Amino acid sequence: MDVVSMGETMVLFTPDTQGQMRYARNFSSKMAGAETNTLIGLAKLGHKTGWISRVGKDEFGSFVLSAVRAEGVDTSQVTTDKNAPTGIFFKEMLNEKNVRIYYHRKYSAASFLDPIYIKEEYIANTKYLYITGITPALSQSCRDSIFYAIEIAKKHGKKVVFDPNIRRKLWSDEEARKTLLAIAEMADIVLPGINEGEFLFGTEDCEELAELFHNHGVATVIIKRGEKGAYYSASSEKGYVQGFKVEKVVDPVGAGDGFAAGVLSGLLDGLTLEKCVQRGCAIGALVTTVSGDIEGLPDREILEAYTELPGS
Ligand code: CKP
Ligand code: MG
Repeated sequence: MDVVSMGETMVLFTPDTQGQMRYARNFSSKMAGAETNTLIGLAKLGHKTGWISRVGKDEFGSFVLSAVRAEGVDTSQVTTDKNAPTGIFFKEMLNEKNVRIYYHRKYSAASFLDPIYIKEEYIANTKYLYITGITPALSQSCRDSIFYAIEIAKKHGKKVVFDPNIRRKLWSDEEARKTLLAIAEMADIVLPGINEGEFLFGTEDCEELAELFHNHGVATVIIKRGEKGAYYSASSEKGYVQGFKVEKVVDPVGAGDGFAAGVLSGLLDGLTLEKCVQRGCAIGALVTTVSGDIEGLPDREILEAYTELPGS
């Protein structure tokens, strides 16, 4: 495997009309979850990816499993739970800039993920372990699973890439801050959004934030600045990458996961850090042009055509 990740994927319901969801009558169902969004982005670019998770032994679980598998992600490490349901969530689009998320995922099958379901050799045989801050927020056993997986990756000299992905609906600020910092300290590469950096360290200054992460032992820090692009900092190189111009944002959710796919793909292709970050910015931008969290993730052909656009 090139990249292995672990986390919850749910059925996503989006009203077919914008505005307050109480007036919505028709919904489209799709599949989404930060970790599989990134794994699917990588698979679409030709990388080998695997997903560790649990789904309910129900129709939604079958849908999620077959949809993730159809995108080329290995699902051999996904177990089914006959006592807990597959999580679902709703995405209310008041307008393109104002999106509200409603989770129905408490006590879902994925929240019962536990270290007993994690096979050491699966992580020992991957190049990168990709973690987000959503999984440790789901339950204590999910938190234990994350630390266990990181421990295995470290033991086998594998790189750990971490997106803090703060979800304040899932846990208290205090717990989130403590746990996310503890994970960051064990990661080789951290990919926070500027707001997440601010949440963890109380500053929005990219260079200052990068230094603070370095002081916590993180070798490579890449800070996402939304449409403005990103700032990267490692011992050998640092700098700003400009964002790609998006004419019309259709749906901003999933951009961060696309960004992670771009960075990881660049690393796997042996690009310089600057080029990796550029690929991240390009994919993040492309994701926002399409409705849904995975539907805008490009294959190589689309990515190349997009990055060759004048002004991009
Ligand atoms: O930070 P992003 O907008 O890239 O993440 C979006 C995903 O996993 C979305 O697919 C949703 O399922 C989630 O984050 C979540 O649990 O919030
Ligand atoms: Mg994010």
